[in-house]
Amino acid sequence: MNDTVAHPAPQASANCTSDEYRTLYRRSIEEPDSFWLEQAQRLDWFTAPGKAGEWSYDPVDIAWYADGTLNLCHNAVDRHAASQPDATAFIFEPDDPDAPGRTLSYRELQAETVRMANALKALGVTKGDRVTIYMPMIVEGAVAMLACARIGAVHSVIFGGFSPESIAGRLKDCDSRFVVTADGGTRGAKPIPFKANVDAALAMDGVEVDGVLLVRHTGDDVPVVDGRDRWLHNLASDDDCPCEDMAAEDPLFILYTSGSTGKPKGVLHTTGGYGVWAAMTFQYTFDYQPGEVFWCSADIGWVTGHSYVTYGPLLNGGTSVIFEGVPNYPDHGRFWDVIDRHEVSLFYTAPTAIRALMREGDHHVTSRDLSSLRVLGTVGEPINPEAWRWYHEVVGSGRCPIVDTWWQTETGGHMITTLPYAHDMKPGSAGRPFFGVRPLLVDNEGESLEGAVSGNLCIEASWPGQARTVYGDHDRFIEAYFSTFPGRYFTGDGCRRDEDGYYWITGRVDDVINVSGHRMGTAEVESALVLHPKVAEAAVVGYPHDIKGQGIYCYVTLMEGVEPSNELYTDLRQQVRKEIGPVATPDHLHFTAGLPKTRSGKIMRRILRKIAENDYGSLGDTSTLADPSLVDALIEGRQNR
Ligand code: 6R9
Repeated sequence: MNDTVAHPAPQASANCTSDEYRTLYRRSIEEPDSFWLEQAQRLDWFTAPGKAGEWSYDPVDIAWYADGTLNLCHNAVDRHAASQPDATAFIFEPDDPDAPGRTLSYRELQAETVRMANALKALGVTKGDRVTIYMPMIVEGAVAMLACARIGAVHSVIFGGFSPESIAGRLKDCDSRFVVTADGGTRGAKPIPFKANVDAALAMDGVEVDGVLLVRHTGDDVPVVDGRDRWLHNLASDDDCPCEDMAAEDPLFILYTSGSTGKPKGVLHTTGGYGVWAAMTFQYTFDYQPGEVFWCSADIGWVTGHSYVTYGPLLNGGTSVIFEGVPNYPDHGRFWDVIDRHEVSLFYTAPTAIRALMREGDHHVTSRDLSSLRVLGTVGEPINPEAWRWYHEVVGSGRCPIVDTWWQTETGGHMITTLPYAHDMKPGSAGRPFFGVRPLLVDNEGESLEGAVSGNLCIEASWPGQARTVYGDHDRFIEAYFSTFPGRYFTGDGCRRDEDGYYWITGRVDDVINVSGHRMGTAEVESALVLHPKVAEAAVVGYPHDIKGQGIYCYVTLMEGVEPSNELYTDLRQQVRKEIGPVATPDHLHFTAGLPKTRSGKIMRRILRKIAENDYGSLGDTSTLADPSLVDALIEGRQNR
């Protein structure tokens, strides 16, 4: 499993070669102040910063470029509108492949952003106000983010798949008095009632807003509440709307994310450091070259969409594809159609999508012209070597380096990743630390571990893109990230470092199971299972076992057309024994038609653990599942009765 795939020979234009990585990485660690002040020059500052990082993890107080001032909308939009007005900023690909798409030049993007910013002002939004954005994946979603940044408002984007309850909770948590939404949207030809969901949220107890800005998208007839709701096209104006002068540490956005406890946390990112991090990681990780088309398939409701649909590409003056649809509509070749049609060079998606498409067969890929592709990326979860190889060989024809990017909502951008022409790749490993990142593996007592070893993944020193706090609750920020291992940022992930200094994320530490005293990443067992040609996807959890401490319970979905059988059951147990060892032999194999996933594609292990424990009476909140009906079938088929 430790086999290596060599990186392609660097073109003369490559942003980073192996030698450059080594030199630059060393400098970033040994001379952080000069290194980071130099990197700050990626952005236009109104007042150039004289200081880089000023931070402490005990007490927790993080600032970067604190004496600098700038505006990220100016950096993402206006400066490119001045220098390359006709270059394409966004390409919009609608859900319906036959509906008209749209491309926006930087000049057009500037005009739209100014119009939206003026509309927000007319609604009453002022600097520092929190603005909630609940939008389909359309250009106006990104424009709303940029318009907020322009006038110094703090955006809080909520993924379109969230329910009215979730919207209400988030509105209340950050006391957001303004919402930007659309009449409606469609995903895979399924209508999504954006405005109706907002109305339902606003009807809930304790939720009160001053204004709702409505974007016409589907043309659906929606009720408009007098004095509260205003159409963008009625409110927008082309008046001059200068970019606010923001301090580097002024908040840029809040983004809600789940932790292991409590309700979602409003992770807060600020302006200068986040901007530098988004700009720099985008350029290096994807080896972005001017003129190339980049496509990140994530929704702007997730951090990946913030940093790599909106800010990263635009801060580099690049072209970013905004895709409204889903990978399997109108058929399983949609991703490849989009790449073919828009000549995408750099493509960034999640392992779960790769596995789902892999299962549908190669012909969907090979029937499209993907010769424009140059670099492929993954994010969100560990990628199993099987899916990695399919992505590399079938999608990328073996030519395109793969960047497996490990990072989190809290880190703002990439933290551990291979760089396309600098690092050899190991399928399943995220690779090496990005510039300035000092990963540290510690044991459960917090002792740091050297060499090739497994441990809890912490980060030793701050980096510009780090979240500064949890909105309105700094104690919770400290508790969640700095209390388990005082003096360090704890990621919540388990990780192995190999003899070459490559990092292998084993999943959340709460997903680690201990069988007869042997620690095991559930991801390892999953990887073993999906190596079997008949297996599409697997999710493994631990459950209490009288003798071994924990037993191994495996949920398995099979390739299209394959039926479960006793023979396959035996095969799969054998497969895991072979890949990892007898200690990893599954106790239960549960064949299922699907796995319970959030709408962002993350498997909800909490539910799988409960069912594996035969404790399905208290499954908790299942409302965030993409397909809640799956749960009953899973309970019905439970193996550990
Ligand atoms: C960007 C994003 C963060 C958690 C993180 C880890 C998992 C993300 C990964 C990965 C293995 C990768 N994760 N990227 N695990 N390899 N390349 O996904 O942010 O939604 O906050 O999730 O996702 O467990 O801790 P977020």
